[in-house]
Amino acid sequence: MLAAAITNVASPIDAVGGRVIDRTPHWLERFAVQTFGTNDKAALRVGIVVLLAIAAALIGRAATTRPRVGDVGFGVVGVIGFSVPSILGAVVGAFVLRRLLRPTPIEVPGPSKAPLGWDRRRFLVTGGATAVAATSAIAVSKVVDGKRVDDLRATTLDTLPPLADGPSPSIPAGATQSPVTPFVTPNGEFYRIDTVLSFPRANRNSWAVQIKGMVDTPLTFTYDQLQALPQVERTVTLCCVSNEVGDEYVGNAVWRGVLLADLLAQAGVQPGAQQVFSTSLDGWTCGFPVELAQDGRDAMIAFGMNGATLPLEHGWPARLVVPGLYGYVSATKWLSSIELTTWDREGYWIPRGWSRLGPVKTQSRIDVPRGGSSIPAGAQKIAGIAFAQHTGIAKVEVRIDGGSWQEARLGTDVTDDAWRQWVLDWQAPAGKHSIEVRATDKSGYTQTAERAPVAPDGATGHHTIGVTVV
Ligand SMILES: Nc1nc2c(c(=O)[nH]1)N[C@H]1C(S)=C(S)[C@@H](COP(=O)(O)O)O[C@H]1N2
Ligand SMILES: [Mo]
Repeated sequence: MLAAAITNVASPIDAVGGRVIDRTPHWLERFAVQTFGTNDKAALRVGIVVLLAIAAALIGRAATTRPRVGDVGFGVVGVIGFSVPSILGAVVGAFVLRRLLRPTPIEVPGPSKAPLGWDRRRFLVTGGATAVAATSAIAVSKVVDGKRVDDLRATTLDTLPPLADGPSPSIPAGATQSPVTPFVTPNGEFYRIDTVLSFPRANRNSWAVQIKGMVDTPLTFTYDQLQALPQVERTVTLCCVSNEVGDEYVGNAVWRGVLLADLLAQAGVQPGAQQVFSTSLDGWTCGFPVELAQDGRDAMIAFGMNGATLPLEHGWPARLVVPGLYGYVSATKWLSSIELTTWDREGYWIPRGWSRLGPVKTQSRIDVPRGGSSIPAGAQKIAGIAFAQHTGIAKVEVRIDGGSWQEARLGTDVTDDAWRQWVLDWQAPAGKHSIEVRATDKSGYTQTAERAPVAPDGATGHHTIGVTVV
């Protein structure tokens, strides 16, 4: 880990973890996400350390009688790590184990149960020194790595240049109807979903995004060149296809960036191009139909989020945002290239059991009251959000205890690309109640009550909660 931190590469645990993530079968990935949620990465790291500890114990035990097993065992672990730091770690490990187990000719004063040549004192001293050295090395690697991420984060704190058309209009107060959910999700509260264990280490000065493939003129933009292009600010709700009905993997932000349609027009998309296929600095990929980049929607390369430079967690230096599509087919963070190509190319999640096309399904969620909570009888507000990005929300209805559907009051319609908040006044009678919500979008479609799982293309069903009124 120390060698990895000093040479600025992923630690062996993260390197192995990354390959585990990429190779995890679909059912195990779903299980991990369902069990650990967004702590799945921490769980993976713990799992790797536990497996390593078990392997080390077995290797050490076997090496007491056959020292060769120690060398081979460490060799295998080093090779699995598949990096110079992990091989270095394996060499150090094998060397220490040899030292620990080396027999010393010693005087045995009387009958002893210890194996002949076993020097307990030396074992304890060497073992203790190794433990101290290893712990310190890990601590130093954490400091070095933390410093590097801090430095990277510091570069993301540049202020955004002023917009040519002046500041964008502020969000009307009427957009917010839910007492607990802000209309614009603050950056620090915005959900985060990705496959990386450590942030791609982009350099502000050498980073550039390429537009290539089936275009007349391939283009490359550095960070400064991108920021010098005409910019827009758009309020767009982003949602993960893994969002279960009523779940939290959805957020709304004001994105600042450059319209993709302008860049594609400049590059000249060739006939036959079917897919806008993007790749991130960490090698993650996704793609969506070319038509959606040219049908007038505000697909963009974003480098700002809610008035600040795009945070590292959300894709600094730049990412894609495409209204109306789930993130897994469109929202590449830490963007590296955009390639115009055919459907022959498959994005990261497609061979892993997810649909090729990922239009967002119309959904609604109850945020107040909280499911399972107790609330006092009398005047109450039922409130939440509804989204149908790039179609827009026309109506939200609530039903209590399976009664008739009652229309909720909708928040100001800011844009069809963002969620809409809603609220319903309720005279809550004492007892246990169920509250159910459904939205109708501007195409006239009303959410189906039929439950569909998140895979392969997004969950359906009505969010329903239970509350106790006392
Ligand atoms: N490089 C990269 N970009 C990515 C992903 C990823 O794993 N790697 N995940 C995507 C998915 S599945 C979603 S839902 C969105 C989430 O964006 P956020 O973390 O900013 O909310 O990012 C998308 N972009
Ligand atoms: Mo996602």
